[in-house]
Amino acid sequence: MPIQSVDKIWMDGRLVDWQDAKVHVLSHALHYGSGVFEGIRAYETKQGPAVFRLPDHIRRLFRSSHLYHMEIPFSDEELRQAVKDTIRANGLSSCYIRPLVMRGYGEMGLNPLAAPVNVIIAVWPWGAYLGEEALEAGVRAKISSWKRNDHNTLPPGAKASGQYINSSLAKMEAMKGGYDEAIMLNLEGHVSDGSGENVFVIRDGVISTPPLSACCLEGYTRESVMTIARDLGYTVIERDLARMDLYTADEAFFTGTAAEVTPIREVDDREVGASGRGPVTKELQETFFAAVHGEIDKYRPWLDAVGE
Ligand code: PY5
Repeated sequence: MPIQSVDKIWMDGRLVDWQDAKVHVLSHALHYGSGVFEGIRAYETKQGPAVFRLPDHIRRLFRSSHLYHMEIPFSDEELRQAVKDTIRANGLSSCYIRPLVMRGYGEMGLNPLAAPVNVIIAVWPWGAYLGEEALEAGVRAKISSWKRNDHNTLPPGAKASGQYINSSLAKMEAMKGGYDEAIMLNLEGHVSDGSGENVFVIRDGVISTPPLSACCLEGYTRESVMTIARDLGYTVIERDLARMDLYTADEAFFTGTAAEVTPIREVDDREVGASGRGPVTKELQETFFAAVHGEIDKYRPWLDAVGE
């Protein structure tokens, strides 16, 4: 999905022109994936653009940096403010937000500790990640032959740049096979997550999703949808899922900042339930979209107004 350029990118504390937001080709992160990042969205609301779960995403960025011994030279308050400033500077009413903390230029050995830590925040308009039509029709997923990185290889709780070549292997395999998205199993063979989404299944009205121990990311869309589902009266459980649980579910869907709530209509060429978007998925998806657009009072605390 091509990036749509806008005017400004925030780099190490100041807004620079989009075309000038450059790093050296010998930056450590380019060679070894030594970066950590976030994916956040801002949505249009009646009170102007608002960022969904901004403090949570910034906290997760700090947790990811902590794992890799990267000291972010800004406070979380400064980064939250920088996100809002960048959206305002580009005059966007809704957008995707990509903060990246990376090891920059200066070291070429594997010890990155002496390399500088650079921070950028980019924003751009990004539509539905898996396609606008997928939000209703659902996607075709394939169980990847590539296993999800494990707690003792590259901890999946951190959003590190380098670990995403694992996700990309799975995504490419799925796309080249004619599918829309990959679902990855962990080393034990249980369902972990999509290449960039958490996974849910619904059977007999009960909603299940893998626990964090299954090597999935602690997604904020996942957590928000679990809260919404419980508020709507559904039972939501975290349990290990086998691939059979995907094939025999009444409904299944992905969650993620980029993918939002996207139904899964097929897994490995087997229709999931009645195929397409099931009734529970539809209810959760509609409530999620109402929440992110500020239309549900009790979920307003999830939103941070960008301001004038
Ligand atoms: N699992 C993985 C592996 C992810 O990369 C993501 C987010 C999620 C789950 C969902 O987490 P959350 O709900 O907190 O977003 N993926 C990024 C995103 O912005 C990158 C996708 C290109 O959605």
